[in-house]
Amino acid sequence: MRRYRPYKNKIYICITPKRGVFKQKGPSFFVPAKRIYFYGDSAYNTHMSKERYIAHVDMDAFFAAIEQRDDPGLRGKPVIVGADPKGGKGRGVVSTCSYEARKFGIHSAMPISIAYRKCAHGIFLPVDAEKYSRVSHKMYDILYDFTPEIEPISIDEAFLDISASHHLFGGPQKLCQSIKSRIKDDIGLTASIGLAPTKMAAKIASDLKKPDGFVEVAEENLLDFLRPLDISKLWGLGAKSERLLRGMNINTVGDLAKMDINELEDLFGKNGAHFWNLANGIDEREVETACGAKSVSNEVTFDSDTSDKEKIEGALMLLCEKVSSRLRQDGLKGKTITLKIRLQGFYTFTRAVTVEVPNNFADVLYKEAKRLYNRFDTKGKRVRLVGVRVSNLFPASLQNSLFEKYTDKKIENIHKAVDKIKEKFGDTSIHRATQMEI
Ligand code: TTP
Ligand code: MG
Ligand code: MG
Repeated sequence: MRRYRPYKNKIYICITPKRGVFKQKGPSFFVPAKRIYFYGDSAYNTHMSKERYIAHVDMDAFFAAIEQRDDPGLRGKPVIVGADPKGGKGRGVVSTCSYEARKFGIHSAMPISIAYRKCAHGIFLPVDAEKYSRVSHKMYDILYDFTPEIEPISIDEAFLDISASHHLFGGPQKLCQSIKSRIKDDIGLTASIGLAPTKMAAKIASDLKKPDGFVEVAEENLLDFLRPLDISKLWGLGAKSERLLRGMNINTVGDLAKMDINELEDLFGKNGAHFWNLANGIDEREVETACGAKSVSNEVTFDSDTSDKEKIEGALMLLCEKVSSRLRQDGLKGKTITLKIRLQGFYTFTRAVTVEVPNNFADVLYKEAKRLYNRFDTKGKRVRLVGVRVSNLFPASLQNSLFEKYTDKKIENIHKAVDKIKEKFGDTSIHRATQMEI
């Protein structure tokens, strides 16, 4: 029995991290965009710990699982959700299929005609986008009960930074298990979760034991976890780069990690260092919440490693200007200023200070960044890169009369004026006297 029924003939665009943009019949999926949370002295921040726990949650065979949930007759059967197969002549693609259908070699984005050839007795269903969207909302609702720090990735998956909130749920592992139970009990579906210190590792881990999986990668096992993985698992590595590396007999992440970073930079430019970092477990990317970034940062690599104090301080000033300007554009102020410093040989350090009053003034940022730099002992090594990050963010509109002095208002106006000029005439139009070309 064919259960496909033609759906409204509209094409919408949906974005997934795996395959980029794909066309979808029916209404576009809605991922909750905004929940307002204030960072700062919340329950979460008072429990701040140094370790990072990132969870990647991804529902199993999402569209197909929902159909199986709603029609018990479909359970245990090969269910294919997607375009109308039209007896093998259909022209669309498979959206997804149940794990039973995957045994026949069917997968997302496969032409529906091929799927039909592989499993003509399968149950082909149209995409009921509105229904899936409703379930997605419920999933996000559950996730937000565990942390506000959520980066929605697609209709069925998200990154969660649970570093601060896991204490409230008996630890990171328990928190993940509770998410799985809530999803099962409240929505009647299964999700797979990867828990790791970095986003990349969490994403890979969530995929390893699907369906209904939970894989944890502890900090101390991160490199062992990454080493045997195929290089295709590395985020952002395109097919061309992959071919190039395979030609050099670099097939696993471990092979890549052992390469000389300079050689990688020669091959891939800036991306070379990025790939090397990822392969070595260094992935500083943060979970970017729907209500905005958790931090604003900027960094610069010098043309050649340097010990020139004036040049480094000049670079810091320029970076603080940029960070300050971006904070004001986004309507944010921050309390924590972090200096990142990378020495020759790629040794990377961070030093942070938390000030009492949140602010976004370049002068204040620079004063703190410079102080951190002057206190830092490079042990005679030259500096390769410096960066400035402001985190612990508050909405700039949050006025605190205890802190806000008349002079602050005046400085803010001056900064706004400078931003306006830069907007009009470009970044290089206004420089402080101490700023230098870098
Ligand atoms: P995925 O999470 O990639 O896949 P899935 O949930 O179906 O299966 P898995 O257990 O492997 O995670 O995508 C989520 C939903 O997005 C999927 O159910 C259908 C839709 N989708 C498409 O419509 N087209 C696509 O090409 C992909 C990859 C997904
Ligand atoms: Mg999924
Ligand atoms: Mg997904």
